[in-house]
Amino acid sequence: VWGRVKNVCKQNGLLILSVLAVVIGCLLGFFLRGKQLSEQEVKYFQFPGELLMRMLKMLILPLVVSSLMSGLAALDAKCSSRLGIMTISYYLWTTFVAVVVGIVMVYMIHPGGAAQKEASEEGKKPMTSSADALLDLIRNMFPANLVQATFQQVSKNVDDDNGTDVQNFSLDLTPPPDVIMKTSPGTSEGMNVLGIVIFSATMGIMLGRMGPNGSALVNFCQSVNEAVLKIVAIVIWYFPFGIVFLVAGKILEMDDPSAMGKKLGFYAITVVMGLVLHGLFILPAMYFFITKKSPIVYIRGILQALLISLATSSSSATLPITFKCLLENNHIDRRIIRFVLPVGATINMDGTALYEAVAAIFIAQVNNYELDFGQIITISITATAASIGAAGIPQAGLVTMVIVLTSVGLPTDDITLIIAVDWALDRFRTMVNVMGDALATGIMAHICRKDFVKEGDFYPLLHPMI
Ligand code: DAS
Repeated sequence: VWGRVKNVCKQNGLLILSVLAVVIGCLLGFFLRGKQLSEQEVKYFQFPGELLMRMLKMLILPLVVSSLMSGLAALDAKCSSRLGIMTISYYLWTTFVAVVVGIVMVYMIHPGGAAQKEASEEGKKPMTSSADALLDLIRNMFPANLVQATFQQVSKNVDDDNGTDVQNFSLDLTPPPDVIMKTSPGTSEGMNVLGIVIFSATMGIMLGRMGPNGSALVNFCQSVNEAVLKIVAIVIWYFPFGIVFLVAGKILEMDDPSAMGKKLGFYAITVVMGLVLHGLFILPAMYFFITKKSPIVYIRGILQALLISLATSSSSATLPITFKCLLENNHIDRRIIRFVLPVGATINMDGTALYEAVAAIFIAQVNNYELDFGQIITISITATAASIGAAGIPQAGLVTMVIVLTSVGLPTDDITLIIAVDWALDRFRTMVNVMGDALATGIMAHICRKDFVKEGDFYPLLHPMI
């Protein structure tokens, strides 16, 4: 027995340590809440957790750019277009299913009934139009200045023609409790990830068509990709320690749980039930029916990534770990991962889409606002668009919800009703986002298996320069 225990620990040591870290973090957080720490003491306490987040975010840019450029350059035109079309179609399909699940759950449980406002409280007029936010989402797909998109906060898009400031929103991604954030959908911690993904994917496709002339840059990207994964293999051992302080630090900050009371209890239950139904049943079922393989074995391979997503509530920050799990545990072809995963972490957020639909209808119920069928369809479409625009960072879904609320004339201020529980629900929807991206990678590897010979064999289908 001792031998088996030793073997399990050796194989799953990091996973076991991370699970223990989450548990210890929760216990420590609730224990210290009773100690009334000063603001300064809380900041010092949160420092190790902040380091963990910075280590992960440091790797996002090199991983996304090198994966997409080298991944797409390695595919010939037929493969890359087929893989691209299949991937984007699958992502849109699962996101739409998630929205439908959310709508069904929120009408079945009707959480808004328990939190209805007195008739006298008028919902305030929308603070911004959803058209602005949608235009911003499209605008960020084409970063006017790559340096600004990569290294500086996206604060203004200056209209080059006459130099006037195109209406854009300053990027302050730490949503203060009482102000609804206006931000550029698709951006993440000052980085316009959506723009960088689109630029890198386009560059990768073009490099693939350049033949030997592009091989120097493709080889460089491949080396960067390998080096990033080696860095991940080192920093990953800091995670258990960082997770303790990350989780405990968040618990120290959260509002008084009793303040949420019955008002938000049913709302939280609706969101969690929808996420569990979609993330643990519908997505794995899709994986099984398409690949005819066990989703349980596949999910077992990405448990470490799911845990990191729970601890960090950032699918972008979890990206390096998801990449490593799919490559080393699930043995997915690297060329598939390099394309499907970064695109998914940026535009495929099933958990967020489900959440935005539930939150919008919950706010309508709270305001005694009867939505008609057309408005439900509008919410479905804008929740999908908002999830595409949401960055893979903590509480991004709360921010892009402005698009959904204004599309049906709901008061954006009412987002403050759900902020108290958002930090917790964000972790679960981030897990579903990461689950969706990882399962999609396995499905694409199965669907496109005929286009790819197994990694490690000679690549007859690959571009001759690889
Ligand atoms: N936290 C976001 C993510 O990283 C999801 C969200 O905010 O909805 O995927």
